[in-house]
Amino acid sequence: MSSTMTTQPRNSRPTRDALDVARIRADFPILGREIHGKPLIYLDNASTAQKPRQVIQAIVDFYETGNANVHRGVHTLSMEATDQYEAARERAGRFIGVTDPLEVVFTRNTTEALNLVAIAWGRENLRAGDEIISTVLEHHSSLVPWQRVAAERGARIRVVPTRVDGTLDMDAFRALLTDRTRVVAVAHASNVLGTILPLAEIAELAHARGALVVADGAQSTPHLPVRIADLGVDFYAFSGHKMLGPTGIGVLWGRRNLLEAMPPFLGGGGMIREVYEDRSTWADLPDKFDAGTPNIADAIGLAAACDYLDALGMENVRRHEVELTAYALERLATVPDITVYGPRNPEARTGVVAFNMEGVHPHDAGTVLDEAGIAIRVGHHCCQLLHRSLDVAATSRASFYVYNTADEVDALVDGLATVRRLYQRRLA
Ligand code: 7TS
Repeated sequence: MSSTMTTQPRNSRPTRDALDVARIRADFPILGREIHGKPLIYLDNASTAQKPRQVIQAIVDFYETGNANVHRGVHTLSMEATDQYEAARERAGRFIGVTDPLEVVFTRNTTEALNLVAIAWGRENLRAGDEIISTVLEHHSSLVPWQRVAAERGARIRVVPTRVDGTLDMDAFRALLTDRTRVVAVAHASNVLGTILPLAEIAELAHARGALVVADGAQSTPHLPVRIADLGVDFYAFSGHKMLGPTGIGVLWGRRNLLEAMPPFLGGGGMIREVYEDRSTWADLPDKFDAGTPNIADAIGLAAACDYLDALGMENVRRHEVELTAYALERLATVPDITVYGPRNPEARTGVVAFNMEGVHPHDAGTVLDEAGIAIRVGHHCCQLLHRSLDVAATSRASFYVYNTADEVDALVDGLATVRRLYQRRLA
């Protein structure tokens, strides 16, 4: 699985960037911060991304001039808030190529979206002996909800391994896929290896067996042009906060016939049609999945993030990240005793780069880098299956986004030289 980088240096420092990074950086107030007296170098974007003024301002504007509850008032503010909230639903859907806003369910985040499918669809449809295919690189959000419903219904989880190069073992997937398979729950991109999974191929194979595909788009939606129609999946989840939007808002896209046939996830105000003493009937989409007062302001913030990213152009975002990742992989390969995980081909992955330095605990690496103002994430990144398969307890992970630069990659590599000097045990 792991692969020490031995790529020949090809001096791939990006020269002509697909993005105007200097202009982009000016939109992010937090990038003016210093950490321990050093300019902040934020390389923890796979955890959460920073927010541009445009997103922050959209939320402030709503609270300052438009705040009211949705779907319940005849007064002007409530009708305006409803219009803005429903426009945000349409906007979030359009970001992934969806034209029917009734297929767009707002959730708190990817985790809630995936739980919604496991609980609302899984409880209703899974039977004893059914199988759910997961993969070894899933985030716990894409695995644990299915484990819970599987235990409840007597279904079984089958796990597809990765190959040595960090790509999904498609032969193993084909072998595990049977007529017992009801669901394939799979990431679009790994938050540790960066691997981009062949969703269209997975969906075609799964559908041929009558199984549904539930895709976790948390690490792909912010970084790649996503067109749902091209992927062929049945459900797709993502989080606003990883794509320059606020925390507390996420999206579940689902095929309309599936969402219509599903029971509600949560019960309460807003999701009912009629209520009697002992039973209730449900509202139509999208209200059926919108119990209680929704996160109106952050849905509006998410729409502003979609506008921001589409103005940059998701193709350009992707080019920028491929260039930066290629450069980072090349520079990291020059660091002694380092193991970099995931596919070597930058086109086959997103801009997350996990690594380990022999003899250094990732927490020590992370602490030394923080002293230099560099934010990375260390730990198992909510992927214990993957770390067990890599035979490590933890990794360090740098992850890039639209405002990151080649200079920041250089700073990371310099920081790792300091880490090595300070912490590495003498190797025999
Ligand atoms: N799926 C993947 C692939 C993820 O990377 C994450 C978050 C989630 C689901 C859950 O997203 P949430 O918004 O519901 O929390 N991943 C990470 C990470 O890699 N570091 O911090 C959070």
